[in-house]
Amino acid sequence: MGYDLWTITLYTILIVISLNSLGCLSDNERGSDAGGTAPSQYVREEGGYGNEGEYVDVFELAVGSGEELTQFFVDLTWMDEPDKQEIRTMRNRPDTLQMIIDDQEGVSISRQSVNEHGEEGRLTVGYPFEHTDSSILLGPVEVLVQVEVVDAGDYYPSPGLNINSIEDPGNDFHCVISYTLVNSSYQGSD
Ligand SMILES: [Ca+2]
Ligand SMILES: [Ca+2]
Repeated sequence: MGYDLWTITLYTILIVISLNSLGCLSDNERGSDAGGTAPSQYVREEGGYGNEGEYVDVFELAVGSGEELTQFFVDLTWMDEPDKQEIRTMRNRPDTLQMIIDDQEGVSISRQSVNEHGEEGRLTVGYPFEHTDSSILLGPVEVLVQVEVVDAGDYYPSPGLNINSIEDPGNDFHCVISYTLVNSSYQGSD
């Protein structure tokens, strides 16, 4: 017994949606209509580690000639290392992380946030379209995402005096980048 036609069709649709969301298909494979190629949404995930004070290049998006970037969001999360159990508990003070989104054409935004002790840190930043003349970014242009561990709070004894500390050198992090690209000739579906 094989799969019926409906099941095969359903799986085909799911596979195409999955490939599309992963950006595996070229513009031609995504299909087009009389008005050009429909908006394509992408989700990328990138991880990394930053030493305190180091700027880490996380993601670079090349918006091609004839393409428009209409949405661009980066969701940054991180977990500071757990406390150390020595003679006393060495409490790991929170880390402050900064994200910079820069189109290298003069538009840049930076935001920073600090985690609560023992909790996940989180920072969501979007490309600042409000700083441009329109709600799109017309290619060719490159958008660079950087993350900096601004301050990796060190370990201090708890309870105890803040004399003997252990250095926290930095932190790892995770970014989910979601964005939408539109072909400049796209006229919409109507
Ligand atoms: Ca820390
Ligand atoms: Ca850390």
